[in-house]
Amino acid sequence: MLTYYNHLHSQHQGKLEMFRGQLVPCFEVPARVDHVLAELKARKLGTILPPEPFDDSALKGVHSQRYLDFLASAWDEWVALDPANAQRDALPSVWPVRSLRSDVLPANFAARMGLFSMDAGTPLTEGTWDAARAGADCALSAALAVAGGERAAFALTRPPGHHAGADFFGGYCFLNNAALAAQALRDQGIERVAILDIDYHHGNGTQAIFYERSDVYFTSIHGDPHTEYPFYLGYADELGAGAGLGFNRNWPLPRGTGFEVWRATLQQALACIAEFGAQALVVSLGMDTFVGDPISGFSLQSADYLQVGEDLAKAGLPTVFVFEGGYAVAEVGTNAVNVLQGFD
Ligand code: OKP
Ligand code: ZN
Repeated sequence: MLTYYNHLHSQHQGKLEMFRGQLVPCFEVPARVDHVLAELKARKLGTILPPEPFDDSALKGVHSQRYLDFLASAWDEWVALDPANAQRDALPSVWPVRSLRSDVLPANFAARMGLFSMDAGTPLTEGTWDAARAGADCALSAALAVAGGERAAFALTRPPGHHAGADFFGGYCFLNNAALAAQALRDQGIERVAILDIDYHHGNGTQAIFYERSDVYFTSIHGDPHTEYPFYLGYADELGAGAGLGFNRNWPLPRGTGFEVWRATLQQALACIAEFGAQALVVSLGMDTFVGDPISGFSLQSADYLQVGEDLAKAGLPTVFVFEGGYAVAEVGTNAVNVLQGFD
């Protein structure tokens, strides 16, 4: 297993997120990735490499130009509004829902923050762009390694990516690393790519990016969006559209779901991937299905993740793992590396 480690991840360090009417400390913290890296080293699992640098044009297969331009300059614009802003992160507070226009690009910075986002829980910080950009390099590097013949590679990065859409951030995500990896595999000539999202939260961004395409199959096991973030996508009746009809499959499960039911669902998702005829697999590896996760509701145990890795390996596909969520910080290293060790 090759691991591409985002050496700039800690440049992104949000201070506060909006939660139930208050600003509370961010759950998505640098220590998450530090623990995974330490555990990889402790178990001597494979090789840890810095990412290859990719040109910004590598992001354009997934994200819109105006969104990328916004992200690249957002912090400077924020500080230009008021030098005191350098001491606080930027959060959106207004959104162009439904009858409001999202075709117009407003000059006002707060208006553009809302245009390009989905929630007030995702602070944009001084180092967000550099961290997200290096994270994308990790995902692209992992995809190229796998396209070049490696059995598996792991993009160890934060911020996570699967909630980020073609032109919006949210759910702690800015650039969709899993989507970038899948697109890179396609660009390397692999005709059928599957994405399996096993984060507790539905990967709404990834689903939307590939929803009308038949070359990238998306399937996700997650907390039922009737009660769980991201609420507005991830239902079982979302099967794809246009040319993509039949190439999207969601498996919402109730809060409290344990490993037996979760694993049976994993087998169903893997059967769909096999039926699709996938030639490569991207796994959105969120570890927030863990029983101790502070913001999630499944009850997988640490040892279960060894079995998850074994089940994924049985799919027999060249595999790119992309790190997503997982907020039980002390256990996230053990749990993530259990998946990788089980796979190996
Ligand atoms: C990102 B990923 C808790 C509210 C939840 C959004 C959760 C994003 C999860 N304060 N806010 O899928 O792990
Ligand atoms: Zn999650």
